[in-house]
Amino acid sequence: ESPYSGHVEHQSLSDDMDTDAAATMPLPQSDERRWSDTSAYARKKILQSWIQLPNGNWELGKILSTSGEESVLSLAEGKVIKVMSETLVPANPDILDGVDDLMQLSYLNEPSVLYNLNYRYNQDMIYTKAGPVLVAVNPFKEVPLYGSSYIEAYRKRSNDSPHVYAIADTAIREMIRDEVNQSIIISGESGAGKTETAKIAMQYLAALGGGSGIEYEILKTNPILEAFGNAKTLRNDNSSRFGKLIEIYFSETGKISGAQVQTFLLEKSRVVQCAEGERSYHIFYQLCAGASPALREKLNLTSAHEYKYLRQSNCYSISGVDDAERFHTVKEALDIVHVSKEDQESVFAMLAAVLWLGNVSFTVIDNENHVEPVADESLSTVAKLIGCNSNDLKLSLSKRNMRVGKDTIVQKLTLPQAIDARDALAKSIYSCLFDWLVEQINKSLAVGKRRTGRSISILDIYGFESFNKNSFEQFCINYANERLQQHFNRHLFKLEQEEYIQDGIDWTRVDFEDNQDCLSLFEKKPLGLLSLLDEESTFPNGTDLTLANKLKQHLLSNSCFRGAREKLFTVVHYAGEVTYETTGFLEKNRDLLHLDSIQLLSSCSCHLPQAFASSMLIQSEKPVVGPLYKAGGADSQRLSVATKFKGQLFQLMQRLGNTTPHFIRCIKPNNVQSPGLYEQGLVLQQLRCCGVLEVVRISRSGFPTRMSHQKFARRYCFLLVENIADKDPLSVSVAILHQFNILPEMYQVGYTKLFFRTGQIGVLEDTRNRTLHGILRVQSSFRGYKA
Ligand code: AD9
Ligand code: MG
Repeated sequence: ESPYSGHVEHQSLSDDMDTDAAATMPLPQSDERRWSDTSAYARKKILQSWIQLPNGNWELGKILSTSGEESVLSLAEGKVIKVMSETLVPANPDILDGVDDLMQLSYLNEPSVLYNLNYRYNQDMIYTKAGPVLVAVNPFKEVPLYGSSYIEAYRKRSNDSPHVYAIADTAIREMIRDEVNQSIIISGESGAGKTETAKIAMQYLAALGGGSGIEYEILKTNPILEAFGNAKTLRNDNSSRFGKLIEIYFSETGKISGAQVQTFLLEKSRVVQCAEGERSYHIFYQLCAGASPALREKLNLTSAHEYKYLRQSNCYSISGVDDAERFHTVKEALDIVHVSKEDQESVFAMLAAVLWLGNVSFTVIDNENHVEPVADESLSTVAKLIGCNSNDLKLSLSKRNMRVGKDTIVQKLTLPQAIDARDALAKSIYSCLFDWLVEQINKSLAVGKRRTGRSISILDIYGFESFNKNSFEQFCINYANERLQQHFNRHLFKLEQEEYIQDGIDWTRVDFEDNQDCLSLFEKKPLGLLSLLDEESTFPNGTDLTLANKLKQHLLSNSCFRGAREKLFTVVHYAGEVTYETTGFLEKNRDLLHLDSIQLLSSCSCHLPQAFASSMLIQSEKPVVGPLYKAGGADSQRLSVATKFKGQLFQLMQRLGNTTPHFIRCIKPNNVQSPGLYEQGLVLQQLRCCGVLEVVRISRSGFPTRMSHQKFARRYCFLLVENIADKDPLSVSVAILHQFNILPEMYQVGYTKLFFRTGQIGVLEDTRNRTLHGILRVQSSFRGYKA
């Protein structure tokens, strides 16, 4: 039920109000309007208001009096303060507390939105609609909102409170009804709950579309991908270090027939280095903790503490997580997606090889500081695990073959170069392993897949990131978010427009914050961030500093770009400014893989390294522009990481472009992963970043309040002076609008509905309440008289 019906008794009403005045004075329609813009009448009418405290938080106050520029408010706990009236932001009447769609708020300002989400959060109502968008606030505890009885309730539509299930249900229905593919696009910052939300959506789809058994396999992809692609970070104990799109196919009868997973930009660097207090990928710890004695012996496995790659961050366990137990879950899941026991063992061998590679050390062999690997247990174990000759491995980590023109020259490596070569090999083995697993999963999920052309895709992708220090990863992630934001904006506008057109009302274009300028800054050729980055990556003498200078030289005139000192540059993103530091950009973008390493892997007797080598060769055969990286020392010609990522993104946007999107914005209420803690500032910053306030703003500039002619007529006809209640709802509605002098620009009359600007319905609602209140008062005094 809409908050406009019933509950009148909750509203405190002021006695001295004049109904006629209410009818003629326009009320504030905009939340951005502060007290100073509010008309004299409206000031008198607003009973409570938000006041910002010195700590930035907003507190609700009852307005006791207003004289001149100042107002006196009473705050909670009886505190009374005097403030400048212009600093006040109008608050909604209590009747609107905790509405399940932010659009229902009469005043759509930031403190009101924050309050509403908080109000619901305190009652474990973590989901709220913001118009077409679902906002999910991470509860950081189990909330009783899931499972078969809830699924059943949403399937039957007997529960209509906002929920991921409701979104998934709508997606299924619209897929069947419109025969259009659907997408559920989940965003939010690290730890906000995207991955959990994606799983909840999958759960619902599996429950409704299940039957063939394939849904069970689909659900089992989660523990596998999380083991290999998630890690403990300072922000989230189970942080996804890759982006994921899972497309679930349905048959004509609405049953799941298969699925396909696509992953984006795995954070490879984590395999060889991670920050203090964080961990590498879960699977390494799981393997070390959970492998059987036989497997340990086969892989020459020791404890996690013995491996340099795992030791460097000084963190081995996650509270509440049993890695050994998880290892068994992963093995079971691998069984279910048809990865054979033999292949599983090869996978574990690759993991052990990566760990042992990290322990390979080097010794100086000449007076020019050239090094070679120490022939110890680490080196021999790696060789054994990947199935190569120990000496070949040693050579590939101490020399580099370079092609110069038609000749090949051999370069000996110094210690930093040798460490680079070793780490590069470890990273490529791991990322190839990850890709290989995704491929196996896809083969398994494709079994029995009859492509009917109908599908629902779920996108769980890293949200906008802005840290104290932002590097290449944030650069790519934020670029992806710009693309998604554009998709989001354009879709919402289309939606608005369609509804107006459908109902035959005047549509005057509403301006919205388009982020095309920022996207162009990234994508323009040849003078955009990505092109310039690629160009600099091909220069042998390019350094992080020359890159920064080049960007500044060409982009300073762009309004979304700011130069800063030395290696820093700033991009004005839709979600805020981010300053990036170019350190490591070129290296990460080039992502060199030496031909020697590919040759080494292809010479291995084990089938996984061979497969990895061929997939790397296939990648390197892609056409590249310019004399890529040759002179830099590596031989493998590959697409740069940024270019490859851009290609993936374009492909993704194309796929999403053909779907009906459903957006879920996850919000992290605190930085300490604790239940019950709601930090206003943090939530506000995310609401701004993920565009929730923007949606609200978009709708506000249109006609967000909609009511059918019938409902409107029924609700307000008793206020009419002239008795025309027997007329048709449209005539009654128009008569009401006229009687109350609602300004023509404040509403539109559609074929079936009336459309109002924000706050407009409040005028009528107030009058209605006061009139009812008056009637009640008359009745009660009448009763008193009789008594
Ligand atoms: V990251 O960008 O991958 O670092 P996510 O994916 O946004 O991040 P994730 O889904 O992993 O966050 O959620 C973080 C933690 O919040 C989970 O491990 C849960 O402990 C907790 N969480 C999130 N959503 C829910 C929920 N609906 N119910 C209970 C939740 N706990
Ligand atoms: Mg995640």
